[in-house]
Amino acid sequence: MCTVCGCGDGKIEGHDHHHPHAHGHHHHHHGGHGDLHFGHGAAGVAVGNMSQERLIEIETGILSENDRYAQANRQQLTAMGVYALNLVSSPGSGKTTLLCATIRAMGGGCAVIEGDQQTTNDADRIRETGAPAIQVNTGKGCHLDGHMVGHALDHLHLHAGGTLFIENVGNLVCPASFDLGEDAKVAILSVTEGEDKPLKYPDMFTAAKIALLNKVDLAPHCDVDLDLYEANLRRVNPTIEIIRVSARTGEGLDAWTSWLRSEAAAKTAPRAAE
Ligand SMILES: Nc1nc2c(ncn2[C@@H]2O[C@H](COP(=O)(O)OP(=O)(O)O)[C@@H](O)[C@H]2O)c(=O)[nH]1
Ligand SMILES: [Mg+2]
Repeated sequence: MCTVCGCGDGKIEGHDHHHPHAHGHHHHHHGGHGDLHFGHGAAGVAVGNMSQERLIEIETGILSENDRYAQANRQQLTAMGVYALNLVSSPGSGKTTLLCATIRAMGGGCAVIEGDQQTTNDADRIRETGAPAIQVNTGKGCHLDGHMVGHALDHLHLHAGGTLFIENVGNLVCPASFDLGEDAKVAILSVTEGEDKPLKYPDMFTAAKIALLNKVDLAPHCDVDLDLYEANLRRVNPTIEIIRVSARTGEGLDAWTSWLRSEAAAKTAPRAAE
């Protein structure tokens, strides 16, 4: 994960993964057809000539620091009775469009934290719905982290008992590892991306509680097998909830907002559900 791209703290020494052969190591296994695999070993990654133990140490350090911020966010949100979702996907799957449609369908009580490397485009789009939004620009960073979200919360007007949406930076890899203090991750996958994406990027879909299969209005124009998308999602995450939606036509939005409302109710009144 982030020990490879170095996005965690920018302090990774010996960062040399572009030259695997320079260090000819046991953790670079060749497949039967000369395919290369760099994900073997306990850390699940290879970075230059660093040991698997050192990689795990770095990753653990980054994530435990993040977790402290995430826990503080979670406590603050829980104290306010705010239900929080972390929206993750590749760029362009329709997160912002879907959020605008969701906010309009929910009719109030929503707030948004927008993560992108640059621009305030998405926060501007959200504000057009009337909901408050804070844009977080990560610069070269490829994910939001708990610390950034904590700062954004200081600037955001949240309604007690409302819903917070955090739109993460478009990236199917690094955001999977970083807890922001949310109640659940929502993976958005659009029908133009290819049915195999859950298999290629399993961590993201394993981390998600629900997947929204977006842009189903385009399905007739693409060679797409919606059942195969669902089968592949369930192969990596057998308990994942899946809803087919179109942010354009509104298809599936009722099912999605019903899920949202019942999850939020279960958080704020957990005893009632027992
Ligand atoms: N046809 C269709 N286009 C969509 C849908 N949802 C989003 N889009 C389009 O996909 C593009 C990217 O959407 P955006 O919301 O910016 O994606 P994000 O990068 O995930 O936030 C835009 O051109 C949207 O109009 C949908 O359900 N159907
Ligand atoms: Mg967006």
